[in-house]
Amino acid sequence: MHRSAKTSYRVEPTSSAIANRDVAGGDTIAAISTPPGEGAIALVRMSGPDAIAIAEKIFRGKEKPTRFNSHVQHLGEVVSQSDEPIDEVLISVHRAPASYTAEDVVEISCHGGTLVTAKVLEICLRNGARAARAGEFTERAFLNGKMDLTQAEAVIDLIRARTDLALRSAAEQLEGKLGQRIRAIRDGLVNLLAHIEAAIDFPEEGIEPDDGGKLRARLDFIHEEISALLATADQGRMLREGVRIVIYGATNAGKSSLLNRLIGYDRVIVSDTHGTTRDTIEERVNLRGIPIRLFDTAGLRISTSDLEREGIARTESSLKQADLRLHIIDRNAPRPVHFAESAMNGNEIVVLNKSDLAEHSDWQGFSAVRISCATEEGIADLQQEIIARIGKHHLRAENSVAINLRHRDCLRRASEACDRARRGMGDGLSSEYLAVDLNDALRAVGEVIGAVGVEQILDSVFGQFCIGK
Ligand SMILES: Nc1nc2c(ncn2[C@@H]2O[C@H](COP(=O)(O)OP(=O)(O)OP(=O)(O)O)[C@@H](O)[C@H]2O)c(=O)[nH]1
Ligand SMILES: [Mg+2]
Repeated sequence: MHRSAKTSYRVEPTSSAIANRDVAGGDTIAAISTPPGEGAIALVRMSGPDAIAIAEKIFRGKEKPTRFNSHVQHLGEVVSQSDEPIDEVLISVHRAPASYTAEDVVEISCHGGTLVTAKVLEICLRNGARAARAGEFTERAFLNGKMDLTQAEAVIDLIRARTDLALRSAAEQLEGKLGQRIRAIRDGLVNLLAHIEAAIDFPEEGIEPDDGGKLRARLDFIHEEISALLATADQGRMLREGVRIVIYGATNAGKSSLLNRLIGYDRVIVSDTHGTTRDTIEERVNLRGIPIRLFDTAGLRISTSDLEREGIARTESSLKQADLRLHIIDRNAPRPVHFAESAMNGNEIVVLNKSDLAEHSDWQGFSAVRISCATEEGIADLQQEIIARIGKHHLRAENSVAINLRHRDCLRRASEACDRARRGMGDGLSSEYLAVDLNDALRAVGEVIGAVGVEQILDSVFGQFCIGK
């Protein structure tokens, strides 16, 4: 349906998102921000308008929390309602807006026992705080304009990062690199819409809108930017979840031996019985900063056992999801039957194992990476080859903007809307129709940074957090 293009492209403020949620100026939340279990210290955090007043009621020390300088720690005791000491603590007040959430925040470092921490939290709750939902501190930071949605998501990525590269990418997103690129795309779209609407709204005022050629060039430029970000989706998945590398091949080729070598300890049973590994086994490893999910699989052979056939079916399904396949072959043995069908393309490395033994004539002159899991010969070369193949996915520190699945969904919709607008321009559609498509694109791009008030996005993003973050 056609809607008026006029004014609808204007940037929607985040306040539409805020309006529906109980945020700043609302209640005060509290949570244990450190992981559950015993530790040297634990952190209980409160955020909201009553945070400092609650601290005043539960803290005994030289000075009162209402008089603390912001961001300075003070030693004292948290006491129960009957004035019994609960724990000796360090407490600090972070006054709005210079805090994580942009609200008044109180942080209490107490001793890290499960019971002690629970009691400190409980006394905060008894004095008027409410238990925070998962991710609610970061959600407040977003709703109060401390960060855009991509930065809030980067907080989760930062917590979950397992390697330097993943950490670096999350840190760059937290700094706002992805947000900047998204804002540049939005600005481009807003500008384009302004030109198109100038033709609709002000012909009599003599505003000369860009001609068709210029408009098309502007739209193509925006579209390229969106495509460039979309191209980082695979990289983003690999950084967040790890690169999926599947080791497969005939039984007894040395797959499990290779997994053990690559992770550095005897994780999987190795034996000279054919068909030892029946299930798909996953281990994580950090290969020069790149997070890897390594899969050992059931060996491929024609089998009469239902159990083994199920294992082989699992091997085949892991192979479908692999970013990189390592086809392991026993070079001492003849070429396996399935080898001819093997897809030796860009995402497969053929590895001839057992180079400490004689090579079967089938393999002579055959180009492959030669290793021995027994002597470790060639393992470093194989690692080098793995890194080189992964490098083709641009998984390098300098390309650290990497979108996640949610961003990909928004950007795909934006890209489709740009395509429609582009076709419309080609077909000479009227400006009003082009404006509808460009507005769709603008809205989809805005969802990436949370500039459009969409309640369900917030729930799905912040629901992934831990309590207290
Ligand atoms: N000489 C020699 N033996 C090896 C080497 N690598 C593995 N083996 C032996 O080959 C046999 C099979 O090794 P595994 O790692 O269990 O082979 P697999 O491919 O996982 O076998 P399945 O799980 O049965 O499919 C074992 O006896 C290993 O000790 C190697 O580099 N040299
Ligand atoms: Mg095995």
